[in-house]
Amino acid sequence: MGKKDATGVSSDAQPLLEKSTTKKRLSSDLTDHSAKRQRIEERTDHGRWRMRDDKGRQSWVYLEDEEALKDWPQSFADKYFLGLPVNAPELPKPTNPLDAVRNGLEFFEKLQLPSGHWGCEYGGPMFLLPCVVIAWYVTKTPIPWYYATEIKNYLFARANPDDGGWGLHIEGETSVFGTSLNYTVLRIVGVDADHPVMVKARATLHKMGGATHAPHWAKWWLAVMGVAQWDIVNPTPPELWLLPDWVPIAPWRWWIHIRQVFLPMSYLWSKRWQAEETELIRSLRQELFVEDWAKINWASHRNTINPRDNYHPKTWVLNTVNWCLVNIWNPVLRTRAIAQKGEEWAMKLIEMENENTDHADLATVSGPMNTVCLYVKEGPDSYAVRRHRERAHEFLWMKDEGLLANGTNGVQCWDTAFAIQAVMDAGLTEDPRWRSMLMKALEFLDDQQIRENVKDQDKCYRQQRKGGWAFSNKDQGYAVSDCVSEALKSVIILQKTPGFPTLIDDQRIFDAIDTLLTYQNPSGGCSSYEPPRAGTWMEVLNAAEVFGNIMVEYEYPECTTAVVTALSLFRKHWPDYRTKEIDSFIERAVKWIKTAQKPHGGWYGSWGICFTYATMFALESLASIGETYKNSQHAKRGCDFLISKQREDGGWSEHYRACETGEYIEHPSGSQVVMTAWAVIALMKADYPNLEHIKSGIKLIMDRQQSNGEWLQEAIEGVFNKSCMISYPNYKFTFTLKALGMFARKYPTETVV
Ligand code: LAN
Repeated sequence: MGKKDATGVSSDAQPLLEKSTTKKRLSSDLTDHSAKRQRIEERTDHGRWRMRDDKGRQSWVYLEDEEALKDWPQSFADKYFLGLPVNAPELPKPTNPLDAVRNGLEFFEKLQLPSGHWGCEYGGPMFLLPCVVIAWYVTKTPIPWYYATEIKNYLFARANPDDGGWGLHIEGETSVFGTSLNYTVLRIVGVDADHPVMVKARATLHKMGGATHAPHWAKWWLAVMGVAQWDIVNPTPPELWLLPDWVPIAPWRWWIHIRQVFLPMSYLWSKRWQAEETELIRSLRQELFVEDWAKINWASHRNTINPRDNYHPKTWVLNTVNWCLVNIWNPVLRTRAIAQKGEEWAMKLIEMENENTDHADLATVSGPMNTVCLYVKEGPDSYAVRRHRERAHEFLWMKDEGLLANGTNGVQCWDTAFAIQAVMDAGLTEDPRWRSMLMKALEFLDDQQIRENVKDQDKCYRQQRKGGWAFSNKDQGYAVSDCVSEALKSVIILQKTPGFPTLIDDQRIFDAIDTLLTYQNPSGGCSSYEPPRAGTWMEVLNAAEVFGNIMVEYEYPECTTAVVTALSLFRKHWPDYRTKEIDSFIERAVKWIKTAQKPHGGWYGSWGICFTYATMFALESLASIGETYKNSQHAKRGCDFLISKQREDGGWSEHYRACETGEYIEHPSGSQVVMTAWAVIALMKADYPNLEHIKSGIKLIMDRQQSNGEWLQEAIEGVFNKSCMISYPNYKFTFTLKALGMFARKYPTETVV
């Protein structure tokens, strides 16, 4: 590594304070930041990348030192994630579904990480890497050459082959959001403006109207950089945080993600803070816009947006509010004292988030935004900024195509819970062959259970979380109804299996139950992080344009079912704990599930694509109270819906556009193993009587299994906020295994091949 270029960002997650050299390197780099050219190479040596698993904190390390390379060999999982040959042994061809499960587990076991969890890429959204990289740039955080190089490679690999732009997510059509921000990232990591990839992307951006046509969040980042002026950004006044709690639109009532994003947004908007001007910033002002930069009437473009980015157009209510804020509130009524009070309270809430997450933050948007706020408030060398810089690595993921940003700091608890359940569904938990794998997984969930509520929970508007599990890890520490449920089910299953120890005692199980019981909405349904705190009418204030259903919590069949099944399992083993509440919770929840059924018989999925995913959960809920195909109209209609979508080859295949449009849409690339698994699981849960349909789905899953036991990646599996897709690569293992295992147990005498 050239000393001058490969600079101070510590490539690991060790506490920065322990590294005496880092501080020195950081400060010397800061001084020549704007003058120095970012070193960038064609590619890095993929044999030097390692995934560090520090008790569930994941970060990718590039070993430049030969000694270190020898000391730390590349693991099977590293190679697999990087797309390098793994040379997994060929396994005997399975003749029945249970053998296929065993083969699948042989492979999947090798992907278990040292702390006992499963991890994977969690990419898909194309606006996350820009958050991280722009935050680095404006906070003068050096970018190591190997990061810069692989970010470039990833974005080059993901540029739309036809027009050279980038979309909202990897499978989406080119948009101004994706193109303006990722173009900016490429320039920051050192790609020249006249590189053919950039020329093509720029032409496309200009055809779409240039960056004046970007949505709100892109305008905000460009204003922070000083590439755009603040007048182009619709107002995000931090004084909204000063509204009394009873006010119906008060931000504490919003969905956790939007309020955590609004927080830093409002802070920097209020300060109208901009990064120090550099040569690159001056150049981007020329590159990103169609108009002559100096003559742009910024305020007139606040609401300009390319139709491709305008998934959820702003309502007239919001436009009126914005008009009043811009023309009356800001210039006439907003005193400096009010603004300052708003800023101070916003900063206080950011600081509480720092403390509650050890600066890991909720997710990949608010994290980088908070970094910039803290840089502005506390200065470049403050502990908060340095700790944020370290933790940003946990958002990044290295793969064959290059370096990308994950949706969260990992998928640890979620995927581990499903891995355990897949073994359970196949009836293999007592098989000594899988004992050590399962034991490690149990130890991981034991370690990751959240043991306390956050400090000053009410002050920072957090939900009870004691006894819960997060989607990723306990550092992030946001309990989610279904993540708590899936982890709890897995723990109960294993701890009740002979031969497994009780690592989590009854009291800790009760803590989880107490938390789960807080999630129910009066309607009976459950949402994700918190019960809804306001009605869906709040969506009239959705300013993000690119997303739907973002302002408040909604009830989801997926989350509701997970809680129902966790409570049902718990009730079997502890029939005396809060019995009445649990019984009534389940009853009301399943009633709600029924009301959420669509006229065609399916359920709309908000976190997986789409009807196939949610219908699986809904039918599981019904089955948990004994309602199946033969005795329930709801279950029957759900099954008939799925059967009507089965393809000739026995599989299912839903396109992500279904999430956007609310209509089932076939994927042009044909059957997908993950959706096929969801559908057959659903049919089996509902005791669908015509076995041939189930068998042909199972056969498709078996036929797609490779000779080493793995399944290959197919189309994207997940979604959020209706419009943005996100990858769940481990689903091709966990749900296929679950489907095969369930089949083997339910129909032990049936043959498929
Ligand atoms: C996730 C990931 C997990 C997901 C499930 C547990 C699968 C779901 O059942 C409940 C909701 C949850 C926890 C969820 C919520 C939204 C997240 C955090 C994400 C889809 C991952 C990324 C996304 C987050 C909002 C991305 C940042 C974008 C913004 C619009 C702020």
